[in-house]
Amino acid sequence: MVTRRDFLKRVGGAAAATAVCTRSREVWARPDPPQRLNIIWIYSDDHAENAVSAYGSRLAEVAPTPNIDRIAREGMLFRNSFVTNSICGPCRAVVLTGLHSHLNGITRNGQRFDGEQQTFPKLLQDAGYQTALFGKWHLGSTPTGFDAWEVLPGQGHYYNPDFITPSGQETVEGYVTDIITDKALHWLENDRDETKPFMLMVQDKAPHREWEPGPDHLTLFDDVKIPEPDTLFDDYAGRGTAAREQDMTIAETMRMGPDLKVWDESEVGSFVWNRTYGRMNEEQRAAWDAAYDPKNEAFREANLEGDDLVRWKYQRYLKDYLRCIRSIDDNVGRVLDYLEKTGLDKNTVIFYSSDQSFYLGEHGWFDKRFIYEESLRTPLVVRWPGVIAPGSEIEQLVQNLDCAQTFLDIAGVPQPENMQGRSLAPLMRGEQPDDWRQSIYYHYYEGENAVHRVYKHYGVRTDRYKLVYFYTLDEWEFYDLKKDPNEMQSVYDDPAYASEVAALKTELARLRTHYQVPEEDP
Ligand code: SGN
Ligand code: CA
Repeated sequence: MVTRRDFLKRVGGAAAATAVCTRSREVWARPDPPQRLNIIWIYSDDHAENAVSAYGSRLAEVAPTPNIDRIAREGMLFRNSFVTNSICGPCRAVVLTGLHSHLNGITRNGQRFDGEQQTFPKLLQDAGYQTALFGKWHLGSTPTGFDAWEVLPGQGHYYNPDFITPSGQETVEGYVTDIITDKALHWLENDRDETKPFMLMVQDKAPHREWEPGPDHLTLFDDVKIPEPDTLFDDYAGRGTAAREQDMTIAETMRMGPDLKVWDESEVGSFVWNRTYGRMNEEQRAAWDAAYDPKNEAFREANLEGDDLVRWKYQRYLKDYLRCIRSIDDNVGRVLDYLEKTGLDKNTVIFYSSDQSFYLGEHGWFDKRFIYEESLRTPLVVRWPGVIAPGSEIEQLVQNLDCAQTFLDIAGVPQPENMQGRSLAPLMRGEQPDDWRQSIYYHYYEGENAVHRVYKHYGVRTDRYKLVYFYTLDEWEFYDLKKDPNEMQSVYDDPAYASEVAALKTELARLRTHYQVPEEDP
């Protein structure tokens, strides 16, 4: 006899549970053939929450993302979605393992992921799923736990990208965002085993630095003025050494050639030129030059200096960045259309997220790494037909640490005890767990000797407060996000906050014990 519990387990988790509850006894005795849910994870690189229009920001009107927004509109948007360590490799390792950096072995970029360890794709495979991954990987080792995979070497290329595949390396003509989606759709259409459910990861390179737009969007936003953030000319007076000494400003750090596309002749043939503009074929280069040459000419003639130059750089940076995102959004649309056309949309849970968020001129910066809001956050939207009420928003604090358990839960696969996150599926079903986490732990390990010179730090954030410890500097910062959402003034030494600071210190210590963070950095 099939018990109700066995049955639920067999048909795969929550969606089925909801459906079954409403069925009559008669149907109950003769269930449809088990339909397990498919999962699609679209994961871009450095896509700021402020550049997803569903989140609403100064950019929402000038640079909408209609297809990503469609996932939110037909599904759910997580208002308070955060990372554990705001940098690429570490975020990816957290998603795969459900473990903080110090336990999954990837505290910084450039380390080699131990593919022998437990990951959610492997657990899904063991449970009968087909798994596939296309696009950015950036974890050093060869992917494990995937039935099919084709990944970019390291950061990859925007134009005519190389791919590492199980049968060797190949170069594919075209634009990376389109090609990654082509590969994913090709796998869905031709190569997957239709008798099994699937989990597909579509991992874009874009909109990562050097923000090279695709051939179809080179002149997008040419006639638009991108709104500036209030903090573009931040002088860091209200914060500590780390904010003052970083190397990630639009004013100083951003490079005219590779980043802003105003190359100097001496750079032609350089390493960075070769991996960017230098990779284009004749046709691509002609389109690029036709778009950029007149704009660059006007810029040279204007002879800008000081704040005017920063403003120009900001416009060029943001336009290129948002052009890259337009291609991502187009390609999200292609995936959604494919699901609809094939009917797969009905039993596929689709996520859109980014490895981390990004500074779009806030505090004068680009890049990420800091625990401050713009890089601590990451966009997260999901559509789960029949389960998530369309247009839902979730305020609870969630983290990329929760992904692995969420995927397992959706698939009806048991969640290993040692994973450190929590399944988001109950939130998606509309439940209000009263024991949801009240704080998150963050830890950035690269330090001042790495690119962009951001000092090591760890900290805790609640719905209102943030406490940060820059431990190699022995400096603390504390922010009241309600009163100071842009984090312009640390109130660590303000006696009015003494009890809140003390409470967060206790909470930080509790989290470090709870997550088993070692005293010394691994
Ligand atoms: C490269 C970028 C940096 C970026 C890191 C990490 N420089 O080094 O700006 O912070 O990647 O990015 S670039 O000249 O190569 O563009 S991450 O997303 O992989 O963590
Ligand atoms: Ca990234």
